[in-house]
Amino acid sequence: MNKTYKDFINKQLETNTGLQQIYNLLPKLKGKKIVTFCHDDPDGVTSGIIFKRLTDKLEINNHLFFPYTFQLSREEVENIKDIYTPKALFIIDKGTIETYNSFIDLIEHVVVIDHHPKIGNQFDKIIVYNPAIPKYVRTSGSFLVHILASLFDATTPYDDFICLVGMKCDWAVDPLYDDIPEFSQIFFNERVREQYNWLLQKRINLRPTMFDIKNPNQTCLLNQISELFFGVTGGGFQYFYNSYDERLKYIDQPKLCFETFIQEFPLPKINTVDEFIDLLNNKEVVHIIYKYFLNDWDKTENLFDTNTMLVKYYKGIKIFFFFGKDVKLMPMVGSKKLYQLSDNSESVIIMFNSEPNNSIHVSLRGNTNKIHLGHLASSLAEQLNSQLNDKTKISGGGHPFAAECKIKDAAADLMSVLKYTIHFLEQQLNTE
Ligand SMILES: [Mn+2]
Repeated sequence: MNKTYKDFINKQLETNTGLQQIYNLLPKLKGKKIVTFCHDDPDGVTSGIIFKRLTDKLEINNHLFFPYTFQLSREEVENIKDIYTPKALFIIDKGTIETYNSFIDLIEHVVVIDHHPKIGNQFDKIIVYNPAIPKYVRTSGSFLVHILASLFDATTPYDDFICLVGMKCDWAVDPLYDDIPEFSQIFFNERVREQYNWLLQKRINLRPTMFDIKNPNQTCLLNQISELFFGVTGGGFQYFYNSYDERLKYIDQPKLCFETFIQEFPLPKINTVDEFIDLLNNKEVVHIIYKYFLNDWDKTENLFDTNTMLVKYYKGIKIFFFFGKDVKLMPMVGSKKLYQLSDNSESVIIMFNSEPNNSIHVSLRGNTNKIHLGHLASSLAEQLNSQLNDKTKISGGGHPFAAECKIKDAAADLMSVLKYTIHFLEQQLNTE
């Protein structure tokens, strides 16, 4: 039984070979150059912040990047290799993907820190710390980096806060409903519950955030601040506001978020997200972005009220379709709307967004285990890909209740996308 967070991290170290290897490697990198790629979503950025603060303390020369694609490509590694000639490459919150194994012929040490289910099986040449292998664990990248930093006794209450925001943004905890998975329970009890009590308290007089789906009448400051991180980073969906405002023209949002929060600052008990923004060194630009985020959110909510239709009601399952063009924040607003529309019955919403360059984004959300949306999205992508030579334009997959399919550059038209979506949907409905 782990009694303290220190016991917990030591147990992780004892039982996880990947973590041991990283723990042994880091001190050897003192005075050397390394490069780190993080996911560009709030969890990836908070992971990057905690990791950079750790490597600074260990006197490692760490260059971080937040590219706009999830999977790291060989080309990206080749580019940074020429510029930085790093001793080690760290890939954080960007999947545990077999192709990373081959990066070892470019850089001496390749390290993956991640919590997604693995893709592929060959990881023998690289170091992998992923507690979701072999069995799924609900956690966040930020927490894994926090565990690593804590092994070096290098975390402060500020790192605890940053870690908590990453967890919240990745839906790894929901303190308002006392939903804390076992893996993070000791951390939460020791480092969060009392210290950040003011972030967790129920509030009824604030705007409901994207995290306040079950009950829009209650929220907490953690949800408010986490939503701000989502808005500032672009949420990993590249919701960027460069074209909205001259002042934002050259802003790289994930990088802006990293730069805003890398330096520790005092966190007094505040009452609103605006008071929180006032504490930041980049408060003007953060405020502008947040304002555009809120504005887009309201616009999209209104669109869902007019553009969502019930297309089938079958064996007690409601199927909704939503159609939009250049709609921002569609998956998040859709999750919220599904909760309202379902009215406690089993439901699925499939959202179709027509995007620039004749790209199509299909986003699927549901609350029934009778339709596996991850399978639907991957079947859809596979079917559409089967007619193409270039298989990089269409990708799809996800979890039972949430999935995405992206069709880039007119690789398929909306008619085919609709046809096969309906085909695979009916297949699942009928075999149930
Ligand atoms: Mn993550």
